[in-house]
Amino acid sequence: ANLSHLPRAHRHGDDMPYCPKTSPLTGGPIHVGFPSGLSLAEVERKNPLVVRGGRYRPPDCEARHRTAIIIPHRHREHHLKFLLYYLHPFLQRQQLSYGVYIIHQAGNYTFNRAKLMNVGFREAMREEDWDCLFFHDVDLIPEDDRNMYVCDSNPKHAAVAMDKFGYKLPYKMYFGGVSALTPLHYLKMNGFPNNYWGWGGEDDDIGLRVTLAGMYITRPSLQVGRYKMIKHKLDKGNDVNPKRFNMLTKTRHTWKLDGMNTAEYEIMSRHHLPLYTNITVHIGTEE
Ligand code: UDH
Repeated sequence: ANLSHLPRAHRHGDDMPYCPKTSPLTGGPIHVGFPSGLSLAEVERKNPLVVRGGRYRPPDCEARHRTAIIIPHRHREHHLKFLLYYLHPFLQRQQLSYGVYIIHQAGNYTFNRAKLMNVGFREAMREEDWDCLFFHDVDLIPEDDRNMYVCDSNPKHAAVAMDKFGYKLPYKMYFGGVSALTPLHYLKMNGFPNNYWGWGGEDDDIGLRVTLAGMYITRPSLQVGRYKMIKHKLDKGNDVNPKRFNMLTKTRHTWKLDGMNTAEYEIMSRHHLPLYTNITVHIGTEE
């Protein structure tokens, strides 16, 4: 029966056609500015099809991809607002089924970006069978619609051309900012390290894990993998980690012993807010 005259909620899921392989809604470069006076209420108003928990499905076709965005967070509400302002419409133009997860580190102890990603992976997969996870810094705004938030056959580094590095890859093994892995990739490399407290090193450890697990890094082109970073200073509670270089010399011996298989934490709260799912977590302190 042709039920296409009915609103989607009244239809059976299986009579919707798949979305086209290339979305007709995406363009090219995006002009990224930071409008003053922007509020989350305004972002909500502009994204009426986003439902509780920051979830979305294309209204007229069955998405070909299910992507979870995992964002490590603490005290960056200002950045989060701008990211959501750009990210929601961007993901909708790509006709993805998606969800946005904010992983908020509780307390004031030194920040641990990589461990928060492990929490995000496990907690997002608990909710839904995502086929791709985007690990995404809160201060990076994609500047090109063709930067598809879908996974490749190997782990993908998406933030290849950031304004702060002159729109160039800073070094060949760089894996920071934004990266995309399937659940299989993630588990194959035992997730991310739990023991990088403070700024630096964890992204290189993650890049090394990709190779040590027998995979390789894929990247979009410099034209497509462009990002604008919202300028900021090093945060309180995220001092440069002086041990990072020493730790990186040991990754080949430690990656199987520390990672997703050893991530211990305590969830304090989980809120399905209009524009994202907020998970507040105690991740402990350095040994
Ligand atoms: N983050 C927070 N809160 C913090 C620290 C980090 O939310 O207090 C998250 C956030 O998603 C951020 C990511 O972790 O985008 C990476 O941290 P960062 O932005 O501090 O790292 P980045 O290298 O910037 O992007 C460093 C800016 C200072 C440069 C001086 C260092 N020599």
